[in-house]
Amino acid sequence: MTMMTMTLDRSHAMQSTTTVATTNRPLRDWVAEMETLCKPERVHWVDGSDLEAAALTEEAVKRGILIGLNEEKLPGCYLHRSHPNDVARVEKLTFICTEDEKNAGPTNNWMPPAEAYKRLGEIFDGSMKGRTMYVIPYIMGPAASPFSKVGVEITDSIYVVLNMRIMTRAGNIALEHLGNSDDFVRGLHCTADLNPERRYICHFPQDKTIWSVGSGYGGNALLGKKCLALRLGSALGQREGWLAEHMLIVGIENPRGEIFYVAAAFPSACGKTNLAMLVPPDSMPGWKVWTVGDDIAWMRVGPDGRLWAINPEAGFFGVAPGTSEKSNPNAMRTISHDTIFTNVLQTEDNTVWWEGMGPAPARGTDWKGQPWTPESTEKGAQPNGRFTVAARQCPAISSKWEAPEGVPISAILFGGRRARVAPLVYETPDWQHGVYVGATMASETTAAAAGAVGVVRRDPMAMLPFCGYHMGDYFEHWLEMGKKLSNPPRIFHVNWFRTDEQGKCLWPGFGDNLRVLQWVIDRCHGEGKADETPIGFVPTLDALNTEGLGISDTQLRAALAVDRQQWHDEVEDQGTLFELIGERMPQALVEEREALRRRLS
Ligand code: GTP
Ligand code: SPV
Ligand code: MN
Repeated sequence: MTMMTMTLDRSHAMQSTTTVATTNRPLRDWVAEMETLCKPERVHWVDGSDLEAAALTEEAVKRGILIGLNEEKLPGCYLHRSHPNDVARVEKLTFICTEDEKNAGPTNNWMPPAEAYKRLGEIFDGSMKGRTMYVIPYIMGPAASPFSKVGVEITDSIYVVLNMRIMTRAGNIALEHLGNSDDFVRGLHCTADLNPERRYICHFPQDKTIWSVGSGYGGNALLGKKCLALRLGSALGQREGWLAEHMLIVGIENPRGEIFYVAAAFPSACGKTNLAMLVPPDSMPGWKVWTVGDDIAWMRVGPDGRLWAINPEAGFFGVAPGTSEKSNPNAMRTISHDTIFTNVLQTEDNTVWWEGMGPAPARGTDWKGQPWTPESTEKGAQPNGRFTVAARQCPAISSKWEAPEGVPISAILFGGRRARVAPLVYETPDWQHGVYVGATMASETTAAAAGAVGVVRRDPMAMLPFCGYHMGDYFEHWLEMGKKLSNPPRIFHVNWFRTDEQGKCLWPGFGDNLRVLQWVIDRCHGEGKADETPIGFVPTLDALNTEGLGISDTQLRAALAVDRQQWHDEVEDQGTLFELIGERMPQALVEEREALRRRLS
């Protein structure tokens, strides 16, 4: 080899190992800048092809990042074990980096942008030495939708590349969509040393930039999801007059063949995927449920004065534990092939298992890679173990799930995990009261975020960890949106998790939640019987379809009960949130709270 060709080869390797399919200057300049910072050995522009996925998967298997599963029982499926200290979102290390601290608001961690760029820049400096830097262009939203947004994520993790390919429309399709525009979200991600002390997820709304370092897990690392679609999305939505929400979208078809779309905000691991994929109970023949999205909704006012929603994602990153043939058969079908499983148990015949799936295998390898038997004190699967799978694999996927204009929303549900206080369902009288109910909702914490589990906290609209600006301004934005809707969705609150004295759920949940949705839809049409209570309209005992349900009137009454004393305490407890939001708490919500307090006394 001559000196000349050697030099050429070297410079080629320094620049790129794949062809760059874009002439977009701002994009190429930014990638070059990040390359100078991270100093990778090579750069790989992700094209999104199947050939590329096969090659990356093969490399991941070779390097032990993925384990190939039983090709007969789980074709195209792989298992990933993350570092045991890196299994959930880390809210305390997630920052909104606005110039003015006030604009991040009291519910977000804040860092000045200059400090964040400096602190993370030091960690990113040389962080990809000897490694490949992947450049993933992606679209959030259907390619044909005017509401879609382009992001580009730079990462050193093959696991992230393979997940982003499922969760977004990734590769050349996004470069085509972007053209020569500089309107794209710049995401930089590096797993670095996974040191929890040097783990940061920083958002720079004014620069449309996200920097994430030190975690390879889900919402920390798949930057299109919580970082772009919710935190930056919500801030953008406030400026542009739309809503980015932590909501599932589902179509409910009645036996007459009419379809009504419902959006629902529940906190992490509180039932969105399950409701989005609900299978009707046998005693409700003719009813069908169509999945549009399971985690995020982008919503706008349509020309008809209704609220229209798109699902910006292309896949599901769902909670594995608790998913079974009984609880969510559609999810089980969806994940029967071409799925990445993270932090679940590997069985002896090289399939997967988790708590709540069904009978435990006699032995297996737990999520940490240790031998496991049903006698083990450790869990087989991490409680926040997940599956990543393309939405199109869902047997109940809606024919409208990629509709460019989205679907019109008839009802919005807010809900959470409340062992007490909140009844199974109630309807709010109008948009403003509905916003108050969403703003003050509370739920028990789950394994989806690092920290204590089962602690009741206020989680306004299930957006506490995801609102990218001041929460008070966010409430105001919701009120403003209502004024623009001539035909707004009705707003309800639901709670599948109320328990009896023994801690057992009063309501069977899952497929039977369709009974509640039936009442919700009835109410949207001026039907469905209800009692007026101080908190809103609660179904009468005979208003819910209980055919074939087999729960006693006493139990149903307990599930629907509104206890004045508990609600009095609840309204008092909301004071902490109102004080925290302070002067930016909209007066309309202060008045809603006062009015409820009066109705309760
Ligand atoms: P994220 O992906 O974290 O946003 O979660 P999610 O809101 O999509 O929650 P998911 O549907 O994955 O449910 C989380 C857990 O709640 C699972 O273990 C489910 O089995 C359980 N769950 C879901 N729906 C119900 C229900 O109606 N009743 C009861 N008791 N449990 C439920
Ligand atoms: C959640 O925690 O709400 C999730 C999973 O949907 S993650 O992608 O990790 O945010
Ligand atoms: Mn979620």
